Amino acid sequence: MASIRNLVLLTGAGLSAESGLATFRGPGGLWEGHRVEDVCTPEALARDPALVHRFYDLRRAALDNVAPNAAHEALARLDASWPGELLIVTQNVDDLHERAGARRLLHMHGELRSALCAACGTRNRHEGALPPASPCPACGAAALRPDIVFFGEMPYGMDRIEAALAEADLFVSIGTSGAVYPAAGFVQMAAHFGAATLELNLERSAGSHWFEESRLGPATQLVPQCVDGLLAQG
Ligand code: BV8
Repeated sequence: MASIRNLVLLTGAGLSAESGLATFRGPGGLWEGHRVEDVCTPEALARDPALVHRFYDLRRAALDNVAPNAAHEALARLDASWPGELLIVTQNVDDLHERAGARRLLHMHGELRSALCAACGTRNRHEGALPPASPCPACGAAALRPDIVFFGEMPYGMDRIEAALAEADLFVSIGTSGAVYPAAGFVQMAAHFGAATLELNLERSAGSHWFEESRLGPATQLVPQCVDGLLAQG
């Protein structure tokens, strides 16, 4: 890890698992009996808005009962003291990275504590339940929806992510199954631009073979160790 200046870290549901938030594809990875692919689509929102809004209302409410874990805190510590470029790209829609203190953070799949206006495109901070057809504080249209990137929709921040990957010296993927694109393809992009690649995950993922190194174990053990190693190299 000699000449590492620019870092990109990708996180997934496995990072929040030890905080008590269920993952998507592991045991018990069903939300209210739904597969995420079935409720996380524009078609599902059009077909049954009450179901989709409730699905995200329940997950937003669950945030009040969980806290960042040692992995979130280690990443925030890294963010605060890393002298080079650093970007945490999270697929997670929880707010645990922020609550741990992370700043250089991008939610590529949206955020539970935000509501998107389908009429004017404004993203509004939102707490509590979000009934269908709620009025947008910016334009007044009864068009607020969960600010979640559904399957088939363009993730947020792709230009910024690709620019960071092109400059990265090290790409670290943490707690993700490598099942969803374009996030699952970031490791190949980073390697193409010459970055070292490291995976920290509980088990081998669909993308493990793309990584130079995979360390297997719980994030609350692997992430603080990794952060200590990076900060020690200065
Ligand atoms: C797009 C919303 C294009 C928020 C989500 C065929 C091939 C390739 C791609 C496609 C294809 N067909 C369709 C596509 C595209 C599609 C896709 O990838 N589909 C998959 C299913 C094949 N992707 C899209 O549609 C994306 N958009 O492509 O747009 C486009 C182009 C032009 C114009 C317009 C559009 C949009 C994808 C975003 C969908 N939204 N979520 C929410 O509800 O939460 S995806 C959902 O999956 C979450 O965001 C989640 O973060 C993400 C990935 O899941 P993981 O985070 O990895 O969670 P998972 O449970 O799977 O795994 C957890 C891992 O943690 C496991 O490996 C486990 O071992 C590990 N773990 C568990 N405990 C621990 C641990 N690790 C460490 N410690 C622990 N304690």
